[in-house]
Amino acid sequence: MENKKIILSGIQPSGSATLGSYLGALKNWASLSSEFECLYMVVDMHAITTRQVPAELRKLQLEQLAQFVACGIDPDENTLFIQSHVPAHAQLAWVLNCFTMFGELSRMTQFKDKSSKNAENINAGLFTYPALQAADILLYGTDLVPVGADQKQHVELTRDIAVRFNGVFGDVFKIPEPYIPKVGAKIMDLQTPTKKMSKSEVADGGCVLIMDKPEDIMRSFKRAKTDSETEVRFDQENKPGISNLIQIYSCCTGKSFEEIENEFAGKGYGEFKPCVGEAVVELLRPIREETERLLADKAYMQEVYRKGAEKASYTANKTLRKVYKKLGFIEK
Ligand code: ATP
Ligand code: LTN
Repeated sequence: MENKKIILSGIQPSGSATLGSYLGALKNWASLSSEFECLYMVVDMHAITTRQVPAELRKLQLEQLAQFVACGIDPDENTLFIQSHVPAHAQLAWVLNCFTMFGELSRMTQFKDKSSKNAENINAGLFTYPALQAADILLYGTDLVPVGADQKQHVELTRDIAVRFNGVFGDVFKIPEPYIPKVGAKIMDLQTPTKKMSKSEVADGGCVLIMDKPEDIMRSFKRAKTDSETEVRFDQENKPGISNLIQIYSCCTGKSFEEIENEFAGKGYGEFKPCVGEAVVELLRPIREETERLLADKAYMQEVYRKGAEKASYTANKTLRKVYKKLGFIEK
């Protein structure tokens, strides 16, 4: 137990999880969960950096937590919790804000991206979002952070913040590493295959949700944007749509790109697209059904997040006390 590597990651309940978050993150989280000591959380505090509807936020948090379990992450073996249930995250975030530079935060792609999309609400939380994420990671002595490619920059900033803090106060924080899958790290939107599939932009039909019905998933894949050729061939630059579908099919079936190209040689997109759709339907079906079953059991869900918060708080508070002491805060 003691020597196991510590894995931590988080997902925002700002919308229903997408096929992108499943293939880029959740699928890996589940595969790591039997071997390592894993902490996975629903980051409600990060979600409010963009406006949320309270009733919807409440529902999405439980859905996300249930999905962790439905993906195969055992809540008895791992720590599954809701970020705001462990106040040490907000407390350490404040400290780390004081060790994070304005220039660093200004360079974050997610900030630039989200502030251009939410021009009417570029709040300070959106700007300092990575300091809270650094607190999430550094509170637990995390070794590896399994995320999609879009989060690499935030994990790198976390490392810089930790090194800076350690440089002043000694060896307080473990320096974490991002853990990004080789295939599936950036699943693209099915309608705009040059853009990341994202839960905050589901309107155009290019986004597939874990909880979508099979017929909706099939429709999205049949209508996926592709180029004017017919050959099923991986070519990210010239054929982004078909390359995205090959990537998705590879993640679902475990087949290599080459095997897929051979399987569909001479068959054309018309045959390939529904096969990808079916593979996704079958991959997501058990997760959706199990999520629905778990959500109906409110007492069980409550037990999961309460137990998770209790386990997480123990380590988090220990780290926070150490940080406060180093800073010169007086213990009460
Ligand atoms: P938003 O679009 O609102 O920022 P999101 O769809 O990116 O949200 P998050 O909750 O921010 O979802 O991400 C959860 C995890 O899933 C992160 O590790 C992220 O890197 C990963 N992820 C999200 N979208 C994709 C994608 N399209 N491809 C691969 N990984 C993804
Ligand atoms: N910023 C991440 C979510 C997130 C996270 C974390 C990921 C919050 N805290 C800690 C890894 C570790 C996102 O937008 N997907």
